[in-house]
Amino acid sequence: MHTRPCLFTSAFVITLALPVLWAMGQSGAVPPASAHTRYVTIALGESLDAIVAKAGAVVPSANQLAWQRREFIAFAHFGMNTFTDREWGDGKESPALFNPTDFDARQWVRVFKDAGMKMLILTAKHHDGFCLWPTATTAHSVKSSPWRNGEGDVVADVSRACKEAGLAFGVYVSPWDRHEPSYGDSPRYNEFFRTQLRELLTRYGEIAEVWFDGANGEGPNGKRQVYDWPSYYRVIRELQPNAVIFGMAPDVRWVGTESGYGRETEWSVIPLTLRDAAAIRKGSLHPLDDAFDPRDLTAPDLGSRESIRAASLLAWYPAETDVSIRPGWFYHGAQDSKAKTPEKLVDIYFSSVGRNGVLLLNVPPDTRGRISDADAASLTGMRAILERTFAAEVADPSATRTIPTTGGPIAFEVSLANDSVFDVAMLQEDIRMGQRIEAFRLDACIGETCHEFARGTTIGCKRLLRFPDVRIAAGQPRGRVRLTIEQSRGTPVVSAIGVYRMAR
Ligand code: FUL
Repeated sequence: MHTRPCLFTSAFVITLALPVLWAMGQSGAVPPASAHTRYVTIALGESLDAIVAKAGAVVPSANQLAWQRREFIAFAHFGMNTFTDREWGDGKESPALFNPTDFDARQWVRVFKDAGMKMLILTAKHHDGFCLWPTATTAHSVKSSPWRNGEGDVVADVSRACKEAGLAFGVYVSPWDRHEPSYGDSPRYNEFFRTQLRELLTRYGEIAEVWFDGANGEGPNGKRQVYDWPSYYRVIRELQPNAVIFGMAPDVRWVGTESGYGRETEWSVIPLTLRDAAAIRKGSLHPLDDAFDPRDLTAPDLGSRESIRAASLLAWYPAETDVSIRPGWFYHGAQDSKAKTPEKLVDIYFSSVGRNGVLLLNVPPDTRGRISDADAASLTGMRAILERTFAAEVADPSATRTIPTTGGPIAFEVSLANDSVFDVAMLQEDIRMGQRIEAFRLDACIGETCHEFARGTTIGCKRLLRFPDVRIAAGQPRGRVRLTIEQSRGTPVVSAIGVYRMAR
């Protein structure tokens, strides 16, 4: 929305990238396209240099790339908890409580689309087990509620509204089910859950993301449910081959916080531990599914040289940053005055999308079944600030060039008009080639004199930086911004450099 996706999509980006790609072809420093894969294995005793080179050649799958390009996603927590004013139900709630008074999925989608979001993920089933679609697996669903006399289907309405508006659609389905009696009787519940997945993945058109958290509470009589993750993935791969699976699956990882803030150094290539290395299906579109060992990856450093040194497998496993616009995930009237301000949401955007992540922002519909005015107003304000900030580039993108170097660090420059002021920079790598940049510096140059104004570590799909005003006063010769790549894992492939003035 506000800025470019991390691919070659504009004349500027092509202008900038070509010399670099050309350089790669000439130098042979980068493995050929066939050597780029979603994961690499590391043999015992491989040198750090060899591991680092391999890390720089890992690339996203087509599904991961499509997901990353969406950049900003809506999360809608809606269900039984909306009506009981709770965050976690215990599964004993009566379906009679579910009764939105003015349900309007199109209104949700209008608000989300206007905010620049590209997908909506709906809580089709939360931990209380109440299903927002008329499932055949249990009576604990909208079918038993008074809403539309039991004829309603929230998943159908929301997926249809998304389709009409051109938004992708995804589902949150909680494996933890506090209502279902078979929960804890592992094989039986696994089949029950797969049937629910099959319903969701066959009735509602294209599903772009399936969202799994790892909650795994006790079942009735204290029984522990053993989730059969690979069998869940197989259902999804078969029925929705273009979907990514979040969380307890090898496609998209939880960033590790629910604050909206990703890591300053955020790698999309990280080490994975496997349950069964022999189960990797080489050449398959989803080679890691049977081998993957789901776990939360919340350490502050996941992908640095230090953390990949002892890896046995490195995979493209990018971060999704989830956060709620309110203190709770579900709507609570008492939190109406606590919606995050537009400025706070912009800060979150800079710290999630701007740190090589995708932002999943929860905006919970209220008991009417509509997005509240307070939340909608915050989103409108956020969008306005981002639009105004990124509408005008301070630099002249058509005048971008690669600085010839002889063995030194690679640098790129964009020209600035005289009399420019900026305090925001946007940098992007073409992640189709991998994520390679480990350290960079930004200088403002006038004539032959350069002054550093920002530096950082990773760039990835998108890096946004803020800093005190940088000014190129009128009458100065040849104002430029120079990006110097100080360390990288193979030849860096920069796809965009932009500087902007933050809207006030
Ligand atoms: C967690 C759940 O327990 C919360 O209720 C919420 O849905 C959050 C997004 O995921 O695991």
